[in-house]
Amino acid sequence: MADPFYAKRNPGTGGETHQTPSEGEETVLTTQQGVAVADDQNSLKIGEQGPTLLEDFHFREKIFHFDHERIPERVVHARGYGVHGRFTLDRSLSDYTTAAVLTEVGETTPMFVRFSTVIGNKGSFDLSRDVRGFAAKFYTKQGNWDIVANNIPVFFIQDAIKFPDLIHAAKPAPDREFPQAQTAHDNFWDFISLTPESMHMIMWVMSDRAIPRSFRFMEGFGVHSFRLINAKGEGCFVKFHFKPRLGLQSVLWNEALKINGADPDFHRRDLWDAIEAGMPPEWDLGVQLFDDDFAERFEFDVLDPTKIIPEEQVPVEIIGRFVLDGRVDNFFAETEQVAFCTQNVVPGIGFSNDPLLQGRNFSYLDTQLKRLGSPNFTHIPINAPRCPIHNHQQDGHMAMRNPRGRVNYEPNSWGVGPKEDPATGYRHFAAAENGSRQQVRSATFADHYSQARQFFVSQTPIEQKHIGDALVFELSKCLRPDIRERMVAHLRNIHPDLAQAVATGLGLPRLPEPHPAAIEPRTDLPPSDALSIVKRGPMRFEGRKLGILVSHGADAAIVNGLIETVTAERGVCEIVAPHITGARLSDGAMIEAQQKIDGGSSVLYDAIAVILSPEGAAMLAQDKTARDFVSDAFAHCKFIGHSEAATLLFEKAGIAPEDIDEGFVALTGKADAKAFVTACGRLRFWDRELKVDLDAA
Ligand code: HDE
Repeated sequence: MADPFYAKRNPGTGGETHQTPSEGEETVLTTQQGVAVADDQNSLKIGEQGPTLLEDFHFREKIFHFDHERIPERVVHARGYGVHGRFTLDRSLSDYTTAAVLTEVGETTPMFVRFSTVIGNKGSFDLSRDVRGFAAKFYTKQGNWDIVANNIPVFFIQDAIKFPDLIHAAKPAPDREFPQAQTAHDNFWDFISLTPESMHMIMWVMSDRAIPRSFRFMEGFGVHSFRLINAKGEGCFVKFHFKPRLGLQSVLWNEALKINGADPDFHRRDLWDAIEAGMPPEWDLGVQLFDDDFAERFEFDVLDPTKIIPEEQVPVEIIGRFVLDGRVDNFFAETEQVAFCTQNVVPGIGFSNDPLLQGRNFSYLDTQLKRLGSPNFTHIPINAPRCPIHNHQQDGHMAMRNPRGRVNYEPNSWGVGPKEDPATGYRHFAAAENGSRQQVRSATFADHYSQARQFFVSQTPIEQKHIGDALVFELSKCLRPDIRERMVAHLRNIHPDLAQAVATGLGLPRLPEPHPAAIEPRTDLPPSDALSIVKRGPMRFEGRKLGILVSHGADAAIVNGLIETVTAERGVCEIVAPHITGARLSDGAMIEAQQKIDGGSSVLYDAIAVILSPEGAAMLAQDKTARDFVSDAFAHCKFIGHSEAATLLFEKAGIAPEDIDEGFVALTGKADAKAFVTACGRLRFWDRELKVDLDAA
């Protein structure tokens, strides 16, 4: 359901589904001109087999409109998914800013958020290894404020002038137009290995952060330092953070590959389903606030977007929360047409001199003109502010809002029309600037490896292994050995263990010399637990999904016990069965299936239970997809609950009795469900990974 305010506010402009009749209501099909249509099945012809006539205006209009349905997809972040929500402020920042959205406690501000992948096109898949966009628009009463965020707090480059090169290198090569939606190719790693400033970002992108389990389990980061400006005109710096209430979670790479096949829409379906089920995701909005003194003292430049400020040094203060609970009414009208701009700020919020942010401030307005085709894209309901708008801008393509009356200029002698207001209007922060004009990179941006190392040492051993595995996977897809070697030379500046693991994985005959570094990499930055996903696991199954494989005759008490327990934990169960009609359980009742086994791969679930009768187990042991169901779950370190008979299927799937570890929980009755679901709260039985993955050797 879309935000009702949105529909009310924009009647007749496409914001509401006014052309779609409500259920049961009979409406007559019309042309765009409102003329009733008599025949929508056949075009106008001369005789039964004659040519079609140009005179058929309905046919012509219908085809013409269809031919023009597409608009250019976003040059980056093309594949996205948008939802409506609400932000509520819990703590006032009135000492730091005049922005009402950040000072009026209890005030609720409507929002629209668009999640996205970066590299793939609109029709690519959800689980590519990629950064995720997390763009948020706040419809504040002082105007629209956008935080165009990512799920990673740093970026590849330090200056916007390199953005086209980065994106060209990452996207499919221009001659062959592949590979799609992935960075595992020569061009990307060529550019990266020649761009040392990207090394910190590379650690994040090769980590599990780049293969999130769900949009619901991702953090968001504004990346740059922004400014807050208070009533006295004083400024402080701020970095914005979104923290998911359900905790962080990612999938394994092997799992991601399979999810892309089993359900390319995995993330968007997950968000849709959660909202539909009345379990909308929530995030805390946090800020890191710091002043110019801190900026002076801090060991890196706070204007450098390849650096974080560790939370241990400047804690993230939670000031409010947002819930995303409104599905869009129409994907195109809202998700596709929404236009985010980093320059959309409100009084009390401003910019820093981060050169990446400065470049973005130019790019976003420009790209919207290209994509939406008119400077009037703010008239599209999803982009229109929810506060009064008065100005003298007029005309242009698709103008929906023009000045009324004869006055369209200011100053004027007619005594009408909007005027500037020095008291409440937006004031830029009066930063003192000096210096000569020059094309330079600040010397304070020169350390490219120290925080990359800090990220690496902050991870658990399993997460470190995943970073190494990801690098080996990606670089193994590069045909040029010099690119592989150059990357390992960079890794030598980050961590010896990582460099060695990747060199071994790539079969390099010898470790290359460390890449020359502009500044000697530091090894003394302390680990930060906030950077690890596993260390901050939610330890509960809320918001997660259990797949229960059942056969005819499966123990009803166990199945029902699982469903009850998971539902009480605010998790979700899906029944997977040999037939979509479901299975008849031991108590004679039919249980409906949500998935037929062929379409219900275990990669779609956070944990599985296999509840089979002896006959069911004997039958499914013959079935390849059923064997994959359990062997994948085993390989992906999932918790597996099971009835006694299910062990036959395990054996046939290649899981020997000695492989049965603590990640398996035998379920004999309803009472065992609680212990199993509690164990599932750990999300993965990581101890298993070292036994099931050869890369660990
Ligand atoms: Fe973007 N980016 N970006 N970006 N970006 C776009 O704007 C750009 C950067 C981000 O769901 C484009 O409307 C430049 C960092 C998100 O609609 C474009 C630079 C961060 C989205 C653009 C960056 C982002 C975009 C393409 C380097 C994280 C999707 C379509 C100077 C803080 C928004 C569009 C949505 C989209 C330019 C770097 C986040 C071309 C020039 C850093 C989430 O304007």
